[in-house]
Amino acid sequence: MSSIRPRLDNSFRAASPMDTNPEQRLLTVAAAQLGPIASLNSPRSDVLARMIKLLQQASEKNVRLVVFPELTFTTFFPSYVIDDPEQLAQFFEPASQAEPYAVTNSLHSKPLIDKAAELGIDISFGYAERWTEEDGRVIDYNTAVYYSASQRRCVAKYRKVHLPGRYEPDRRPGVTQQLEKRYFTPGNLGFQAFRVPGLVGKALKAEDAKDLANPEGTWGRGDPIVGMLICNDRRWAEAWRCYGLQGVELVLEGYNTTAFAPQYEGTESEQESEALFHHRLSCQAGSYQNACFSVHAAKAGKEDHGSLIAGSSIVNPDGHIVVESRTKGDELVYATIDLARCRKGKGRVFAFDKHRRVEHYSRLVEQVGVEEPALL
Ligand code: CDT
Repeated sequence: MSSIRPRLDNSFRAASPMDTNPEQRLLTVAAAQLGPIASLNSPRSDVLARMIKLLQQASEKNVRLVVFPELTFTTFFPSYVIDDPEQLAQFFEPASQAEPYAVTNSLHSKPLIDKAAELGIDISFGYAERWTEEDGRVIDYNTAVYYSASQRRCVAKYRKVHLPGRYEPDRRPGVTQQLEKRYFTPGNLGFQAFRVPGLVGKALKAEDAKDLANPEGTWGRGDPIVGMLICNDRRWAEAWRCYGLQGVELVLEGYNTTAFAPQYEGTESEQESEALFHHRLSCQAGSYQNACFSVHAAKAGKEDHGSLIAGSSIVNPDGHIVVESRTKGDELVYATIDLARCRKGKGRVFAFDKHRRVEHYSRLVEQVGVEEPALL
């Protein structure tokens, strides 16, 4: 693991020309780590100002895409037992079919969107989404969107699929709560990869490729293929593979991961280092096994409910950490990556079309829990 902050991802050996598209597809990306947002009452305007400052720093480093954490704008409220519906509502941004990306016009986030547009930087950020269905039903999701500065609009939305924790609070005194199952419904959008225009030069477009006999000739030459995950999702190989099967080149993920929960075994420092280890393991394995880069943005440090790990990072398709945060505060973690470096893994070890054996994978989608072999 590297703790230095190189400007260029040069942590790989030069690949053989047989393996890669020789055309570089360079892109400078960043994780905008946020330090603690202390309490349920922390003013939104303070958080927005901190985010905008990070965006400004990103602009000075020629960053083209900035990833912000899960539930970026507030403290990690699923760690609190909030019984008052009005108080809970304050953490959510409304949306509906008529305005699926209403968050971009919310007073809570519009200044960030405006700044991203002004600076020409794409952003992805997490927030709590209160969705009203056409029939009036209201469903709450833990959501992330991708805002394209060149398009002046959101081009993708992802809703967290794997919700950790529990519905009923643990009423023992002093425990750290994780109540995402209480406050959110599992996402219903699946793992849909999308292409992002305007990030790399000379991207092949559908129009240019319409006469190509072999569609594989376009692989690795179009606009970047991006997927989003939110926190706990990064621990699930199935989530990464859904993106891998769409040729993903860049996975974006924001997180709030508990560093210490007194109800579990281990000292504070033992728990924190184990949590960081599992975070890195998941991100590095996911990137390697799907031959993609990934960007991971933490909300870090001590909030009133407890502490969160840092470890914001950028990981390359060989599974190496290119750059990682050095603090638990607001910090921009950035690197210039070459998306052409995804071609090696996609064309060799993880050439899915050549090596996957789907006739043996049915258990993965037919079974949820464990079914052990019968006792001897
Ligand atoms: N926010 C979130 O999803 N947190 C979970 C905590 C689970 S404890 C291992 C996470 O996976 O980081």
